[in-house]
Amino acid sequence: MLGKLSETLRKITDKVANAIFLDKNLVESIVKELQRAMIEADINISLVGEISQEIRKAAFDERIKGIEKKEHIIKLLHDELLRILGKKKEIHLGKKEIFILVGLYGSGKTTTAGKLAFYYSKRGRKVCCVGLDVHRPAAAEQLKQVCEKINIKCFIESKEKNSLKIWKNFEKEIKQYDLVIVDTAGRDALDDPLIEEIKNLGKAVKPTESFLVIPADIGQAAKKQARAFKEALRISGVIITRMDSSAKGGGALTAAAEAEAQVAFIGTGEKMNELESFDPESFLSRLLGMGDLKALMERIHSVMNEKEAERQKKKLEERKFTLRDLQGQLDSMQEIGSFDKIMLMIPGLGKLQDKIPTNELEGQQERVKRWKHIINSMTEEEIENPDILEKQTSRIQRIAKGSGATSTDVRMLLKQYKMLNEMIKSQAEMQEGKIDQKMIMKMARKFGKKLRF
Ligand SMILES: Nc1nc2c(ncn2[C@@H]2O[C@H](COP(=O)(O)OP(=O)(O)OP(=O)(O)O)[C@@H](O)[C@H]2O)c(=O)[nH]1
Ligand SMILES: [Mg+2]
Repeated sequence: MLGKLSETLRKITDKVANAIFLDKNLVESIVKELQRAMIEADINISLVGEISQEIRKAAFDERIKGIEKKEHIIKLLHDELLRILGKKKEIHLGKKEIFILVGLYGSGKTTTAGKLAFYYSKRGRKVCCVGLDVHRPAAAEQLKQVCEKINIKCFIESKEKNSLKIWKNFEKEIKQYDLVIVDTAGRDALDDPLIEEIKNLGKAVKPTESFLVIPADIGQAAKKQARAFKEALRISGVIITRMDSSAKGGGALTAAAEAEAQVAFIGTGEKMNELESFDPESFLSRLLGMGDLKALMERIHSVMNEKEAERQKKKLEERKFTLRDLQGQLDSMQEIGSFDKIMLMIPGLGKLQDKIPTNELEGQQERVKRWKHIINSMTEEEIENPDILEKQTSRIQRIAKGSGATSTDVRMLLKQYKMLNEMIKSQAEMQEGKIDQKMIMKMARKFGKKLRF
């Protein structure tokens, strides 16, 4: 369900969280990625535009700096998405509730009637269904079959052609149920006869909730339909079905909420248990792949402290990445506990990460430790200026001895450091537009193969 959007949102929040500083290129690439994924999920283009603008504005707002800025951008993305998902629909269940389901042909009313019955019976309610679709000959039978599967009492009268009469006939019997779910007939379009019939049914049934059932495939047309139905009758909530099978789910969801028709449930499959109550906040958390906003904010803080980020930014601007910087990276990495983060934390190297086979990422923790010991055995001068170590076998031996490593280990570290430095220099040039796309690919291949941690 909305898999691509979810994936992109996760990637983007990670990118923001892990970036040492948010430069123009990074922000633009994030905005582009976000736009593409949102449009693919069929979210309204003007909403996409609004969110992009807000993110750009926040990113380039000079008054907000460092970690605060990262938090600000992620919170903004979160809040904007939440805004377009609308408010949570509260359903309070008393002892005498009647839900009526309306909607166009094939929108999923009958299936959803069964799902709702199942949902509430699992939560301890005494539920029954009433079939009032007298237009389609097989409709009553369909509801009956659905109810049989889930062991729910179903009231139908296949021969009767007047829905009001059916309702009257069962009115007494259904009194013993806490929740009565009423299935109605669909139509090709929202036309006068449908509205008339639903109005009359409304008067007779007196539902406590009237749900409009809309399939996700209609995407942004959900807005128009929700509005039209809302004007015609007192729709108290929307149920969006087929969220599982439509790329337009994001469109239907946001459009319905935009029409101020609160989304109450979403259908996520054909099976009876594939119905979820819709809570915008937790839906969004799931899309973003995190517990809540607070958890994410904590993560941003843990990735790197602000001072360190500033220092590295300055270094990068001077195009100098010393062993001290590498040490800083190694420190932050141990806090996060995952080695591959090093690639993400060095600006521009994130995209090379995929190029390194996973098996080579294993056993790195050990190497990280070794490297840290080696750097700790160096003098200030050596750390700031590792070039002086070149060909100085005695210094290398001293460092090796001091750190319990071998000279080969020390040389290996120096070699890797040199390579990282070279990459970072190219990265800085890339940001100035000196290197084109082809060059990047070439570099990725070259370093992807050579880098060994
Ligand atoms: N994948 C998927 N299919 C669904 C979902 N909800 C309903 N369907 C399918 O959609 C089709 C139509 O569902 P119905 O429940 O018959 O729709 P209806 O609104 O009652 O149709 P009419 O009574 O003809 O107006 C059926 O094949 C259902 O199995 C859902 O959430 N996911
Ligand atoms: Mg039906």
